Order: sequence, then C-alpha cells, then structure tokens
Amino acid sequence: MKDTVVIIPVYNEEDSIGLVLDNIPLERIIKVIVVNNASTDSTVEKSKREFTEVVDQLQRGYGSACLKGIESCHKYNPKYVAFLDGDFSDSPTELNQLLSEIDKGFDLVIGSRVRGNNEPGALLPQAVFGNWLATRMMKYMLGGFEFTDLGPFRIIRYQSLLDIKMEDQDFGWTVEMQGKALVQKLKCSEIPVSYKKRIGVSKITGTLKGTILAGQKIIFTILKIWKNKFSQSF
Ligand SMILES: Nc1nc2c(ncn2[C@@H]2O[C@H](COP(=O)(O)OP(=O)(O)OP(=O)(O)O)[C@@H](O)[C@H]2O)c(=O)[nH]1
Ligand SMILES: [Mg+2]
Repeated sequence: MKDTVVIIPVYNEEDSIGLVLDNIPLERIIKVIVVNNASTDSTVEKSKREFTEVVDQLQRGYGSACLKGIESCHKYNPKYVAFLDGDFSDSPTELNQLLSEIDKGFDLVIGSRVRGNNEPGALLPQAVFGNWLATRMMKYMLGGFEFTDLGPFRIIRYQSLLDIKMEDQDFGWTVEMQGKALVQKLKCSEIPVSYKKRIGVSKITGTLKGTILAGQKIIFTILKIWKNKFSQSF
C-alpha cells in the first residue's frame, strides 16, 4: 500500500543524488519529491526518475527546500512524509525501519545517527557535541520524549506535520520539528540509523562557518519554542 512521500532537499548533489534515488525502497512510496535549491551543477538532470517529482526552490536554505517539499505534498495526500538528505550520508534502504516503527502508532520517528553505526569521521565531533547539547536542552526545557540526535533522516505523520506549522528556512528545521512535537505532545520515537561520510564537499558540518551558524540557529530555535510554550502556559 503506497502511503508515503519522501522529500529530499538538494543543493549541488550531482555526484550523490543518483545513488540516493537508486537505493530508496519504493514499495510504500507514492512519490519522491526532490527539491532543487538553486543547484548550479547537473543535480536536476540526475534527479529525474519515473518515481520522482523535481521542484525548484530558489530561496536558499535547507528549511526553505523542505517547506517547498511540503507544499508539493498536498496533491499526493500521503499518510506519512519522510525526509532524507541528498548527499548519500543516510542509507535510504533504512527507510523501511522508519516505516515499521511509525506503523506502531507514532507521529514522529527520528533516525538517530548517535545510536547507529557511523562510518569513522562521518559524524564530526562538533556535530556530536551540538546534537548532545540541543537534545539535553530540549529534555530539560521542553520535557517529554528524550531524543539523542537531530538527524535529517526521519518520518512524520502528514497531519502532524501540518499541525506543527513548520516555518524555519535553514538550519533550525530539524530541531524546530522535534521541539514543536514535544510541546504539542506528539507520540515520538527514535531508531538507530547508520551514517556515512557525505559524497562531495562538506557544505555545513565540515565548515567552521556552517557549524557556528547552525549551532546558533539551533539554540535560538529551542529558546523560541520554550518561550512560546512558557507564554502559552500563562
Ligand atoms: N548546505 C546546504 N544544503 C542544502 C541547501 N539546500 C538544500 N540542501 C541540501 O540539504 C541536505 C543537507 O545539507 P548538508 O550540506 O548535507 O548538511 P550537513 O549534512 O549538515 O553537512 P555536510 O554534509 O557536512 O555538508 C543536502 O542534501 C543538501 O544538498 C542549502 O541551501 N545549503
Ligand atoms: Mg550532509
């Protein structure tokens, strides 16, 4: 039964997107939406398959690309929406594990790289520290389910995705979804997923600028969600 749409944001991933698409198990997949984020290489050509829809998002930013993907979801009216990176650092075949977990009645399932098998050097120390800090902050400030990672590889119930009204345009996307899920008491879970070194040059985690900008945005996003939760409770 095809009930899931996959969203893959891509910015210049011509060397990896083909591998990602070739390894997605398609049994339950209605469509794979590849969101081209103003790529300047042959990513778009390499994204064309009979099971993909390639859409453009000219506004740069990981979150902007994901928001565009959600917009393109409506016509497929999926039960679930999965997110996957386009640099082949996630293992698309593990989508089946995410599906079997969410089928147990959860609203959001995160693929935890921290609990999974990682290729040495794939999950950089700054990412390990950043994820540890962010998940600790969420635990103590928002309560509820205890996440161990802000991994990009995840699946969420489509209705829950609409209910949490995602808005972040760049690095705050993953933590915004998890933080709002905790505040709205969605049923959350996590499974271990493997993580490999990305194909191609690192754009974020492997760069000092990317790490600092992402780190700032993640902490700022948690504080914003906490403040809103707080102000709602009075
Ligand atoms: N960096 C970046 N990635 C984007 C953007 N839009 C879409 N993406 C895609 O978002 C996914 C995650 O970005 P990555 O660059 O892999 O981010 P990361 O995994 O934190 O860090 P690296 O893999 O080390 O670069 C990839 O598929 C990118 O191609 C954008 O504006 N900037
Ligand atoms: Mg990556």
